[in-house]
Amino acid sequence: MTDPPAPDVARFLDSAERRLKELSIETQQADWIYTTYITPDTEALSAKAYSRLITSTVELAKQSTRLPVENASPEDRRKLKLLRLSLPIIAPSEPAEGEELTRRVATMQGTYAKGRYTLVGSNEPLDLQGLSRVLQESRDPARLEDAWAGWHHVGRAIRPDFERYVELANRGARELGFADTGAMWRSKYDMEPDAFAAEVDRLWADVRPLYEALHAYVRRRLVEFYGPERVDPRGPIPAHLLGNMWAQSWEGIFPLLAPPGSDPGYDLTKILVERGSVPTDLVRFAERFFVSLGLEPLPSTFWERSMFVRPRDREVVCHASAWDVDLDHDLRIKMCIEITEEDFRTVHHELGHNYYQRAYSAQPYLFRDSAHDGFHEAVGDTISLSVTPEYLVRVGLLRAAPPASGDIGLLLQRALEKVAFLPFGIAVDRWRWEVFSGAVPPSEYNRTWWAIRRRYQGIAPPGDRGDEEFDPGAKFHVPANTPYMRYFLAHILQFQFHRALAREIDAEGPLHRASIYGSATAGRRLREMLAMGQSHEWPDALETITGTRTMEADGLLEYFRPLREWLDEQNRHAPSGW
Ligand code: X8Z
Ligand code: ZN
Repeated sequence: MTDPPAPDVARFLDSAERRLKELSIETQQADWIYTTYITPDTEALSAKAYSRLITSTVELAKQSTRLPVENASPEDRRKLKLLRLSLPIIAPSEPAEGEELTRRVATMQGTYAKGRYTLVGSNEPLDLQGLSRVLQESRDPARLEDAWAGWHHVGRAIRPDFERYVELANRGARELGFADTGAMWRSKYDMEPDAFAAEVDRLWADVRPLYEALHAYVRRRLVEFYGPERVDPRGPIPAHLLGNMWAQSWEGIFPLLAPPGSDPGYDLTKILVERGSVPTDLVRFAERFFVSLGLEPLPSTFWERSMFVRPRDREVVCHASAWDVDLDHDLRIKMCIEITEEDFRTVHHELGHNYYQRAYSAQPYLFRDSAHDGFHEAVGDTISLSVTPEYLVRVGLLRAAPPASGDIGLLLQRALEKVAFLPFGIAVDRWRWEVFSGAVPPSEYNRTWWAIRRRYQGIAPPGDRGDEEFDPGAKFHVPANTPYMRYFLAHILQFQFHRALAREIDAEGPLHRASIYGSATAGRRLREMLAMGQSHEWPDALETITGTRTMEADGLLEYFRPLREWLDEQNRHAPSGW
């Protein structure tokens, strides 16, 4: 008896891609229904569908190791590599464990989505959006701490599922030959996992001085406002005073920090509210931007099937996301849009995902993703960097562009969003990498979370956080099983993209005043990269749009250079570091 002939690689991939596409569509359909209508039934169905997709992926990945690859084309070899890396978790082959894993992931998401807290002195339970508004608007430290701790309490309920998820996901990742799930996540960047970690460190070292300058300035202003008893002039900044639930972006407290005479000259939130804008108006602005670059308008199904507002009568996952449900132009977003500048920007972010998905939909199934996940997160943000005062004038949102003398205010506002984010973008997965590797056992989860956040961000929680708390669980991507380093990379890449496109069209003036709105040339350049999907290694995609093959912080540093000089001047007598 001889073994049956090994199937040819091309034939194997053809049938694998067909099967996975089918299962992936089913998973997305079930997940869409679950996250827009959370019930025990939709949770179970979505977990089942996901588990089927994982099981088939693992089976195929294992089979693929037995194929004769010597004569396979470079594209097919790349597909085989990507097959093993196509999902953020791998379930153990024991079926009961596989179902348990996806069930626990679904439960964690639901627990997060249903989180509520009633503030002291109130009798109305608030959801995350309500509590976030308090974080942004209140200047009363006790009320801020109440809202902060109230939301973080949600993490506790997530902990048991999370601990088991780590165990099961690691077991699955090991079956596919990875050291652990974190190592699997770090393997998705066309380089060795260790080299990727070093790459992150390199980029962080380049932007860290700018972050420290911003941190020192913000801390000094907060000491002035809240007093040195509340804010240690040389220590980490209390996390509940920075205007955002996770202190990941600080533009919420811009009014508190704006130096005299630096009023940017307009307030986009106010403009949008005063015009009586409705949620879809914000989406139309974003769509028109993409159309101005020569891309197609969104399909009518986008407008019919998306979820733009929080429904009154059921629980949903409000955290914004973008979908291509049938992998054939069934584009949608799911968001609870509020009429604010923040959501105006987030809508651009989400449409960036949709336009990417549409651009690579002509690729074979295994190439239908971004060059690396940081690219996916960077596209809409790149567009958003072109939302300049001149752009707002062109689209009729602003009567006249304010003079450049207000630019320090404008840049400070942008930095509070983008620069403040950088160390947070690293911290979340620095923590998860250590959790997955086993270096941090459950008894040290919370302690290590704060040690890492203190080290990178220079912030500290209000009061003591005991080991029974689970504060990482209060950040969406942890219960949602979504890797986070992508956002750090995206914050570097979007400035690289922006600068390259601005140069390509010979935009005049400083980088922060450049807009690619209406440029077919920039649009072609962008679309060329988007259409590649992940058919090539990411340096090829990066080169297509920027002409360089490495991620570099120079675009970000150039964008913020005028602010950096101003901050250094402001900080001359202020302590820096923590
Ligand atoms: O999760 C998101 C997007 C969806 S992919 C809204 N972001 C990160 C976050 O909210 O924590 C965008 C910026 C960082
Ligand atoms: Zn995103």
